[in-house]
Amino acid sequence: MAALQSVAAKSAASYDVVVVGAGFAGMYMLHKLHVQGMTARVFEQGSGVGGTWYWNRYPGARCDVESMQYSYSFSDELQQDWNWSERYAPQPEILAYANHVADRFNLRSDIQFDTGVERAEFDERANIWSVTTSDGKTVTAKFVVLATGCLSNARKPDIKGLDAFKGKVYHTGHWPHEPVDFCGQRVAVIGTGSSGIQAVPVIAEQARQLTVFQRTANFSIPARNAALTEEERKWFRQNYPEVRRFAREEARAGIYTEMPDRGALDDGDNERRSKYEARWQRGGLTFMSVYNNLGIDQTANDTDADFVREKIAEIVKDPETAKLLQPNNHPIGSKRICIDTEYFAAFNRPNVTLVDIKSNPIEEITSNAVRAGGKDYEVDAIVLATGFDAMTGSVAKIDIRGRNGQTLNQKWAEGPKTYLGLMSAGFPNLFVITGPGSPSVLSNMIVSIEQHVDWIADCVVYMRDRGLETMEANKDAEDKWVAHVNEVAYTTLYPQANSWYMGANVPGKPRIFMPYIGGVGPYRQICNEVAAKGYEGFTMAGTERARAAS
Ligand code: N01
Repeated sequence: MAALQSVAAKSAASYDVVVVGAGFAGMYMLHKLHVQGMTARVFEQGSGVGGTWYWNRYPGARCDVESMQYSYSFSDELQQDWNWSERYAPQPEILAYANHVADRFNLRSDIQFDTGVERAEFDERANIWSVTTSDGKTVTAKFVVLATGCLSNARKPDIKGLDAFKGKVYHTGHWPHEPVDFCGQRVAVIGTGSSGIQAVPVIAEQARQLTVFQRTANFSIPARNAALTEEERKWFRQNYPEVRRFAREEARAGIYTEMPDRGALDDGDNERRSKYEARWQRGGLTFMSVYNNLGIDQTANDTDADFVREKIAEIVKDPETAKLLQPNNHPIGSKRICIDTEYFAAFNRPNVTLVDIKSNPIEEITSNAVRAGGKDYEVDAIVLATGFDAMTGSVAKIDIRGRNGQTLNQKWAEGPKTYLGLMSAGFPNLFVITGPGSPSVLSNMIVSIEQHVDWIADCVVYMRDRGLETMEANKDAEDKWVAHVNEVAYTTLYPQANSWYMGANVPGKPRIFMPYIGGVGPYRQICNEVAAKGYEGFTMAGTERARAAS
């Protein structure tokens, strides 16, 4: 078998690097490889670049990190030139930016669209990867980089009868490219995470009747979105060196903002309330940055959660609906905080109804209705805002085989195991960008993507310069890192929630806190130190030239 593969590998197109995915991670990886003079092939299952922003075209989709910061920093010309129109760019604008980057840096000719990667197998004799794609072809590469995205495997819930529904069914993470018009329709939205919370107010304006099926109430903070003024853009452009440095090195989540110097209980009630009020009025994700202990101290967290619950009660006129919308089963921030535009106010509209499916679960979907608690809610269309098989889902769809034929799915059966979220022992020369075990989804994704791409690119050059053939995470370094990621997570309140961070949204998925919560600054420092020590914790093996040189 191995011999046959070696023969097949010899006749296949061959690259230094195969990159899986042409979202923000895959595009920047390709650009770096171009700069380094490496040959690369990117496979992308969509028909265009943009990843998340290619697929998530649902009404109201926009980023929850401010655009002046949710943007590449690797090219000063790019960040000086691009004109973000709003504080939080809407999906079409972010997709236009991705396309601009692809053209500006001549990326398209090395990207093969409409092509998924189905299998990647490491040939231990030749030290190369054979990569088989959905068009039935196989190419080989010395390195494979998984730029598959953390939230890219849209999860269709297992609800009885869903396939028999006669109306249209949409998933927010797999939205059609042509406009969807809900005017005059009765629409169901199932799911009230970030996607549902963004979509509801927009769909409510179109639909004749909107029924929102809520299993878990979520904390949501007003976005306070607005057009960016020229002065605001100018400020960022002038201050980018410091804004980007701070986001990379000092901010835990990769976002430039004031850092709290005290805990919530260090202030009296009035002072605390006025600080929460000021952040609420300012809006956005940094609401959780008002104090430094909201993520670790339950009593402190309660003060913040109570504030938001009071706000919900003030906004929503019907007290029963307000009560249902008040989250009460997890600390604020332990699930990804949502950022909304008039979400809670949407429930004051006469055409919007909230159905509590925690106490009255959905029993089935019939040909024309969602049945919950014995009642049929007749609808013309269903919007599934039910989320993703996060962090591992898109990797798991690929049949990845490393040393001794072991699959990555076998190795990760009890939860993902990586060293630094970058590599997994037994899978040489296979990198993951923003993989489990790295800050990834707990940060401004672009900051984390750029850090990983730069680290991987430096590492590949280091190997090329020394004639090294393979690089692999050591099992003991990996075990220690997995234990560290877990240990840090359990110093916080995060594991208390049934969140997708924990894999809790996918039945049967192991409950492991997947991202690294130590903060992007400390994490970057760890990665840099590992590299400075000759890639400590990794084994690099070389050819005769490398051995002779050493
Ligand atoms: O998905 P989610 P999402 N029956 O998993 C419910 C990023 N994002 O797409 O909580 C009924 O958060 C589920 O209920 P429960 C962001 O990082 C960013 O909204 O499991 N309900 C939950 O209410 C975000 O966190 C942006 O009880 C079911 C909802 O569906 C991440 O993507 C915008 C169900 C899923 O919420 C994911 O967000 C959008 C079932 N069988 C997304 N299964 C921005 O940048 C699931 N649910 C703004």
